[in-house]
Amino acid sequence: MRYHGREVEVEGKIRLVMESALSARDRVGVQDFLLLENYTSEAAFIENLRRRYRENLIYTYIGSVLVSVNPYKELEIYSKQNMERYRGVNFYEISPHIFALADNSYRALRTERRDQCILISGESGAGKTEASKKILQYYTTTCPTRQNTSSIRERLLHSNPVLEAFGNAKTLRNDNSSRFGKYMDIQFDYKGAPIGGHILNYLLEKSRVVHQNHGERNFHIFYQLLEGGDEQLLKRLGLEKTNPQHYHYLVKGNCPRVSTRNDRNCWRIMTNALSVIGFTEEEVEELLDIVASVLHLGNMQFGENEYGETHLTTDTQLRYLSQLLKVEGSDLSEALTHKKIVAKEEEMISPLSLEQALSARDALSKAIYGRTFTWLVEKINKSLAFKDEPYFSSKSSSVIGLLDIYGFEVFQHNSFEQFCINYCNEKLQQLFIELTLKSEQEEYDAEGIAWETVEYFNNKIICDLVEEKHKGIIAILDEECLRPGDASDITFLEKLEDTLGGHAHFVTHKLANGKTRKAVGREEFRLLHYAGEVNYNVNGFLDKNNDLLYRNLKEVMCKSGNPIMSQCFHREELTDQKRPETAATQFKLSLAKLMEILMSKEPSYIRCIKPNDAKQSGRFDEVLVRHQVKYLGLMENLRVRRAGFAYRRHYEAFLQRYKCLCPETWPNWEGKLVDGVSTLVKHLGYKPEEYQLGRSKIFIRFPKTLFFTEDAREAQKQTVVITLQKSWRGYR
Ligand code: AOV
Ligand code: MG
Repeated sequence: MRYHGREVEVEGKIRLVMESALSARDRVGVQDFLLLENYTSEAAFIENLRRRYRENLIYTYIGSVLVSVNPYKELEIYSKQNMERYRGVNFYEISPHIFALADNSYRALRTERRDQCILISGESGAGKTEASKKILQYYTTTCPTRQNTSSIRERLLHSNPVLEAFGNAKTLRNDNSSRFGKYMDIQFDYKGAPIGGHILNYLLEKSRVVHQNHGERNFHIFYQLLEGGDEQLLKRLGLEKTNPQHYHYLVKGNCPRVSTRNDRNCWRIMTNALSVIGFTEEEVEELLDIVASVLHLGNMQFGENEYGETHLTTDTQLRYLSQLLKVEGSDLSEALTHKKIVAKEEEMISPLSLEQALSARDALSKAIYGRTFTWLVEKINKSLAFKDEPYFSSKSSSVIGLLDIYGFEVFQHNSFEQFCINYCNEKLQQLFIELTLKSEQEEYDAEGIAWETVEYFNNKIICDLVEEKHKGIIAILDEECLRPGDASDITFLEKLEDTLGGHAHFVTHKLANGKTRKAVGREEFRLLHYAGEVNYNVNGFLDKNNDLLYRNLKEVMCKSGNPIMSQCFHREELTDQKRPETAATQFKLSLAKLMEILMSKEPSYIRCIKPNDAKQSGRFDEVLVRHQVKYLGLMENLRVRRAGFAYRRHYEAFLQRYKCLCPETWPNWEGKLVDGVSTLVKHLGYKPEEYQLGRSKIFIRFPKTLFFTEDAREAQKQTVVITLQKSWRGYR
């Protein structure tokens, strides 16, 4: 075998260096897209991602944005030693990593005392939740500990398996798909030790409790309980071990088991986590009683008599339900088959039809599960709260927020839930645009730097289409929900057509007009999202948005002797005359608040990419990746960074790092910082077109300039070492 090599001088000797080593860069691509020679070429961008992916290098930067491609296999890059390697280093000094980004935010928090947030986006299955877990692990492992707070690390980490058990499920896109949005603040004290945390949760996909599409599952917790619970426990709960098929609510998707998930193991981890977080044995019991109740509710059967009146046909479930929820069996049975209306202080009771009874039952299951989930988050928050000072009141602490929401998703059949999830992704994309593409231009303005504008697609038009007052989709939906009389999902669709007919991003089968290639069904509307086209079927939109529970079912639940249930259902609800906000409006308001929270912090971004639809490692589906690169706006992101200045550093930080390269600035520069930086870069031979000096920062146009400077610093360090070694030898 003939080796291709090149002769180079190393330490005074001629050595043959393998071609393979020389072409390492060709093999693994560049670690920052800013270094791409042909940076406007999408093909070059994708080729770079592909090369790196092939070498298991899943992380690449665009300046300070981290792009991550899901490896779909465990990589040996998250060890404790690796965490240590990334502490206190700059991005370009070491290969890209999520730990580098985490560390960077942490250092900014420490040095600038400014609250940080890390925004993770990407479509369903792209790796957002895994990324957020890695970041949390990084902080809980590497940050200093404060006395008496070591258990807070444990509690922070253990909140994940609990929330995942109750809030994640297998979907067609992801075997562990988050079905709720999560924003978590990690609170640090003035010495940088994690001392507390707080979680905000967003719209859980409750409908999954009673229905799953083909090939999908209900929330993990049900399968974990059946698979992992011991016999005694299951007996008490009246459940059959390891037999999901037995439960109506678990078989809708015809997919009780998933090869990538070990329900029994997860059960063990989850129950241990409950105790770490501080659940008492009684609380765990009460919680599992509720989980089992939902399964029993699902198995309730109803019959109809000759007058069309509905009654329960099975006693077993009712018996268990009254035991587990500690409610009067006859009350519950009555409430599931009758409706109570209070008008002018008079109560009217009327029987439900079979269909109505089934839907009342499902509404109850969803309410019980949804409220229990909210209760869980509150309970975890109590456990994470920093005990010495109430949350948010402490002046001396600062926070890093982690946002992990449900990613953009498109199925064969998309409903209200996908509409909300995808709207949420539009909002996040909007924030990204506001804060990177837009703010980049604003920073140049603020610093007095001249630059050329880059065009990009602003998805604000789609956010407005959904959320605008009076004429947005949510407003129209609410209007139909409030309108008495003949309002239905179809009248909602017609109203949409009337109001939004001319909108460039809205289509129905009547309005198709060549705006789109694929067919739209008669009960569907299509939105042209930033990330792609989605058809939404309007069936169920009104009910899901109303999210109503019959009054007599609420009454029964308010009397529940299960302490968790009595905290979830309040008597005030029964007397409150005001109609609660609809589900979509609540979601819209909570997202608006979230945007405010995020805007008040310094953001970092992780853009996750899904390499294939088969959830397989080693497969890089170019078409799929190109689509994501496009809609995530990564090319624009890169162009904006390149058209302007690749790197910017505060004068002080720049001088501190490179002052050793110039005799005039070493060891200390006494004058104005800007003059020191100016002296330094002139000494280094920077050409005028390579940089600009702003009001507080130096802007460097080309990455290679910074790399050259970094190399010079490295060489300087080497020289110092060699000189020291020589003098040491001389001494001997
Ligand atoms: P998501 O959060 O972005 O989807 P996840 O973070 O749950 O996606 O990732 C999906 C799956 O991909 C995980 O269960 C892992 O098997 C695998 N995976 C992702 N990142 C990594 C990694 N860094 N190393 C190894 N495997 C990984 V959704 O929640 O559906 O939007 O709603
Ligand atoms: Mg997720």
